[in-house]
Amino acid sequence: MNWLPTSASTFAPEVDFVLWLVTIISVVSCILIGFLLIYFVIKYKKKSDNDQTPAITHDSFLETLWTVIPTILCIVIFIYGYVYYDRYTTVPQNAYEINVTAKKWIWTFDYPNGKKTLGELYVPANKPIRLVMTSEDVLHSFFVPAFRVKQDVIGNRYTFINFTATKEGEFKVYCTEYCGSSHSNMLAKVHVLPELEYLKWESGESAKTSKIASDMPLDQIGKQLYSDKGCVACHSIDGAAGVGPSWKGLYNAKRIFTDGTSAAADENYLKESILYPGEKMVEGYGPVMPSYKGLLDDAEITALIEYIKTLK
Ligand code: HEC
Ligand SMILES: [Cu+2]
Repeated sequence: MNWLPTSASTFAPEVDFVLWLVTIISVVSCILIGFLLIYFVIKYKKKSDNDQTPAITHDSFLETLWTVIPTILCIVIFIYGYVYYDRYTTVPQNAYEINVTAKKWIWTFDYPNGKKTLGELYVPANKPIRLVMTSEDVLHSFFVPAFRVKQDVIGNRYTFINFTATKEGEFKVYCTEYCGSSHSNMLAKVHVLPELEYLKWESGESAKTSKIASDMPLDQIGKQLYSDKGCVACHSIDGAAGVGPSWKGLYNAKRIFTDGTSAAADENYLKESILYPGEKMVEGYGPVMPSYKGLLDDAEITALIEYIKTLK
């Protein structure tokens, strides 16, 4: 039965076990108590007017039983919870550290060798990973259902997650702390790669993980980047107003800036807007777009511009 998300970390089977344990204990007790309740109501129903309730004051055996059994069950649940929580929060010695920065409404990841990614976290399989997380603005929360890990991400201090991914593939990341109007778009992906492939990716050799290397047309790649890189959080493509201007009909449109100047949104303007959003502020909008300098390479920016051009 697929009631739970894919299980893709060493924690997943443990968390699932405790979840099932608590669920089964609860369901069994609920059925047992419900059944006894109905049974006793029927059995001890007053049958006639001179039907007398016997004057029972207590029953030591039953009272001991219904105190001891639930106590044992609670202790069992506590022990499992404690042991697993301890494992969950103890960082293995050789953990591989990645820095995570949350910001309305994007996730950025910094790797030990200086590499940086946006909206996509790459990790090697079967290696303990430690995420060192912080927020540049409000509270966020980093949640990977497939790994069964979730932790608040807070400004001005660091919080941590550690996990060992056991399955290769692509898993979803959600922000699970309401953080403003585009909270529900604050998504990312974790890519779990075999260790060798990860090392190649980290040293920049691997073409497999780069979307640009695929033989998709540029505007299709741009469309993919639009959601993968988090532009979707602030820019609509259907003309609807958002935190940022809609991209619909943007290409070659006349833009009016807060300083009273204006310009046509040609390729160079679009590129400049992505790299230096603060330079020319579109009238009616706030300075909230992050700079994508160093986060998107030239090929990715070109793909995004090609995509914007298709949104007439
Ligand atoms: C946090 C919200 C936010 C995110 C995320 C964001 N933008 Fe923006 N963007 C804005 C705002 C607000 C403006 C208008 C103010 C300005 O010019 O900086 C803007 C302006 C722009 C413009 C100029 C638009 C115009 O109407 O002239 C372009 C192009 C652009 N963004 C591209 C992108 C791309 C590409 C991404 C994703 C890689 C992205 N933005 C992500 C908020 C955002
Ligand atoms: Cu958030």
